[in-house]
Amino acid sequence: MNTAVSYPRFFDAGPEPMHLREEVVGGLARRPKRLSPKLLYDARGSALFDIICELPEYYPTRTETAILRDNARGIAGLIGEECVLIEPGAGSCHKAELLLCHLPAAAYVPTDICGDHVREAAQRLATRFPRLEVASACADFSQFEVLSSFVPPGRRVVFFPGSTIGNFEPHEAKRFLVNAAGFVGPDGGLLIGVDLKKEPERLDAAYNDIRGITAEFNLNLLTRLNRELQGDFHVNRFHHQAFYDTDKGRVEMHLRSEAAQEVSVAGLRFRFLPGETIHTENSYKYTIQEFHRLAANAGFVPGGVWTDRERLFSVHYLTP
Ligand code: AVI
Repeated sequence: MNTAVSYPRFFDAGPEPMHLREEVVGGLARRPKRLSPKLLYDARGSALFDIICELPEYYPTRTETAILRDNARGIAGLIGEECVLIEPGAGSCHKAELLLCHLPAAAYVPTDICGDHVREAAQRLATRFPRLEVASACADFSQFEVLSSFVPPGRRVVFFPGSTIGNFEPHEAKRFLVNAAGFVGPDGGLLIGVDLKKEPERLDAAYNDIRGITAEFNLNLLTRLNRELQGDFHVNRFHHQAFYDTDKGRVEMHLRSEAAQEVSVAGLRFRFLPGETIHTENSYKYTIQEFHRLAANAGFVPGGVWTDRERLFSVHYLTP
């Protein structure tokens, strides 16, 4: 019998295909039609998102990366003693790599809804930091209870960069923060990236890049439904739409049906009117004060905040 355990350890806690069906059928039956932004991240969607992060119009990634790089020592100093760094939704783990050069971390636990992607990245980090214990998992980023079962013992610090918190509705963002506070416990912390409010033109450009990669990322959701739920979407009969709503303080992303059409997915038929959309993502933007208020409502105390010179993006260290 082969009892060899591969290193780094990997846990598969990904959602069952049944959940995908329920989520999609439920979302397409709603008025207006709505699908969770989590569905954007199959293997192709994750690869497209990595390309988005490099686009000139998409400022969040390079700005946050520069903030982390320029302040890595100060951040590590605030985090203090040895910790276990847990990164939900880690993707390619590039930002954690910047911190791990300075942080007294005993272990690093990246998780992602796209298991293959995070597993490969974990392997790379384990090679680069041979003294660090690395364990990765395919998991939904809000599944803190699942994480508890395989995170190595130690003081917990959650790293949640990229302004992924902005993809939650405000009540979900609060619930995520409450759960994160409970998960890290009184001696832990949360290092989190939050995109800041700014002029609409800059935001509109960031979600409507000239190369059309964000459009491809959005439309890939339909290709995924065709493949995984036996859908018959004609992808070229839908268009990417993204705009900043100043009143709601969020960028909305939609897939717009150009004509009246009927689509079959998961064995059910759904009708689209001309111009009708599937709402696929919200990306909320906060001021520093707004985010502090949200964090305080969830039981966190601000420990430090770093921004860039243009005040495009912010990184916060919070403690329960
Ligand atoms: C992952 N998330 C923070 C990105 C955002 O900016 O809301 C996802 C994205 N959607 C379109 N471009 C990038």
